[in-house]
Amino acid sequence: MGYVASLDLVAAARAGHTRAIARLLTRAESGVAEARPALDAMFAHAGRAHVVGITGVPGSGKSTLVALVAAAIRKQGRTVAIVAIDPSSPFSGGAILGDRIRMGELGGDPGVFVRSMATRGALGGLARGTLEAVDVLDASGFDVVMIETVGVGQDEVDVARAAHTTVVVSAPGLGDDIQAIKAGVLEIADIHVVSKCDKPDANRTIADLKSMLILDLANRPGWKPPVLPTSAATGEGVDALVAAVDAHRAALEQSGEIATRRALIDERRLLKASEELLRDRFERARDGRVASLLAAMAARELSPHAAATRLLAALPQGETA
Ligand SMILES: Nc1nc2c(ncn2[C@@H]2O[C@H](COP(=O)(O)OP(=O)(O)O)[C@@H](O)[C@H]2O)c(=O)[nH]1
Ligand SMILES: [Mg+2]
Repeated sequence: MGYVASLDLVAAARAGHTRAIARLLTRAESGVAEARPALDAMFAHAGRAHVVGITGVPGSGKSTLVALVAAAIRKQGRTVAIVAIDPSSPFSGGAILGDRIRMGELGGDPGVFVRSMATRGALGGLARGTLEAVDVLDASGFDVVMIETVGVGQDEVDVARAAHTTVVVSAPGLGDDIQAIKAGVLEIADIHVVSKCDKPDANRTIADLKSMLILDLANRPGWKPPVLPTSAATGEGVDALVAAVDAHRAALEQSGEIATRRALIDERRLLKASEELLRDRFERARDGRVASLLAAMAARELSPHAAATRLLAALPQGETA
């Protein structure tokens, strides 16, 4: 199917056809200009799904939990899609998550959709096209869209800036400190999960996290992020997590903050897309010009800054997409 058939694809995805959804996700990931019309059409139809980000260090149990949460949401009759961001590392759980769901009770259920996306770097964060992928799944009618990503370094805030509700997963046995605090993700959590609470040292992790949160909570008006213990081994806490995710959404609606979050997501996407367009334009325009500017720099006629100013001034203007 060629790009000409874009609008058929949009209609098919919106009618819930899995192959059409998968093709649109591939387009979202590709970032090629030909993919734009279909993705733009999906954006126009998006905005209904509850977008939930799940982050935490590798091995904290995110993929295991996401599969359980998906099953719990399905039991309630709602549909769920998962975008698992795969940091191309040995810890990546994206493929594992897909396998788990295909082989488990959700295998063959059209009300669940799992897609792994690779990040270019090894540090997690969001892959290119993640938010377009969320649009595709949202416009395809999934009630809940979960984004699983590894929280390492600074990038984990990206997921919070993309989601309505952010869940940060910590686990016992992954080091002495609360990993979320190490990575600086405490503030981005709407809900904290301490996973693997079947393990003996889980209570300490919960206590440590709660004591770290006291200051944060005191300063927060409105929603107070709860700390929820979960266990994949016993199933404990999974329904409570689903309930907390729903309660957070309801609180956002009630306070009107959902509109603020949506506006922040849109603003971030606008600025990111602008950066990408500029970078593309720059990449395409620079090649023929660099040599002469280098010569001027070698002769000390232009400083790097002055040369860069000329290079940018020479960029073609107007529509590039
Ligand atoms: N004991 C115990 N182990 C768990 C639990 N959840 C996950 N694990 C194990 O922890 C490891 C990492 O889990 P995974 O979901 O892949 O973590 P991710 O890297 O955060 O996605 C796996 O070996 C899981 O089987 C749990 O609730 N209890
Ligand atoms: Mg994983």
